[in-house]
Amino acid sequence: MKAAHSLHLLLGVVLLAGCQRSAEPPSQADAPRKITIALLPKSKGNAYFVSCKKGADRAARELGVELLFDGPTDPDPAKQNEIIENWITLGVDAIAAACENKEGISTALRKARARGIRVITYDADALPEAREFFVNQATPEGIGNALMDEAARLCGGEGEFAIITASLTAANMIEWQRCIEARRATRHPNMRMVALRPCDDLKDRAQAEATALLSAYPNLKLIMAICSPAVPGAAEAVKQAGKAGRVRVIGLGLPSENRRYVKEGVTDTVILWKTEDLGYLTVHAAHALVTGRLKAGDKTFRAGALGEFEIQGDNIVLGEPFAFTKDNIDQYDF
Ligand code: RAM
Repeated sequence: MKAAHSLHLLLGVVLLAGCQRSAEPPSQADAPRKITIALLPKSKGNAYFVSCKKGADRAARELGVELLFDGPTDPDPAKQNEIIENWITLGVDAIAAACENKEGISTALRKARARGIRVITYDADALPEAREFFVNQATPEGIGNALMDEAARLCGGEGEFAIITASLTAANMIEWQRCIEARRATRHPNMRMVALRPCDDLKDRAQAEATALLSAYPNLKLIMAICSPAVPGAAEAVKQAGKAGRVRVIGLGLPSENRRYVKEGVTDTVILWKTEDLGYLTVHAAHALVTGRLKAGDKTFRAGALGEFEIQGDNIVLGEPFAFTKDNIDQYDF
């Protein structure tokens, strides 16, 4: 009886509490607000950025942040600016941008910063004052030297080669090309770059450019494709021209998009970093800026499961690039 009485009392308290809760919902201010991080790729359709997003999603889940991912379908600097303007209006906490046009995007990013939004860049930088940190996939020298040394090795140290780049305005492409040329001049002076062609970061356009290069330069020994869609694009052109093995293909690309050509012997070497890790590190860095765990002048940065990264000035560096050849390409699935 006593027990039944207590149970009624207890039920009463619970019901009452329940009634009070529904009558007075907690105010928005009481609920912890979720941090929103907005991630801008150069283009949404590029498998490179789809892979970055995978890592970014994982970081967002771990950190309990809301991740917005939006970008142009194909590379389009004006569309990138529009998306940033939308995020400014929405009042996101942080923007992480891979910039198609270094100068073009910087005004919008500066405006975001003036509104209190924390801004970083990844993959391709903006002007330094338009962001606080750049999450750099590898040093430009590391990338440039690796590409140029490999090209020279495949060509026996001499001969003509051409570069297919994404665009003439993206900071990463400009920097890498500068480093490729520096390495060529100092270490491989008998290698001659005969052409530099942009492909708008599109495979079909890269294939068309490579086809044109093959007929314009009959002595061409190698095509170096320095944006990811250009590597399979150049390979397809060389294959269709029946020049596999005579004109070598190397570049910066995803193992998944190049596996077939590497195995067929059309493409020799593909160089890249772990794109998922780049997305993961970027979201961790954006979150740390918002929460105050990352500040100007820091020398290292810890990003969850990936551990510690070196900060060089205002560049958080992901690490060394990898080289994929037919001997190891099957071990990678991105
Ligand atoms: C392209 C993008 C990106 C670059 C990679 C290698 O997909 O342009 O900026 O880092 O290639």
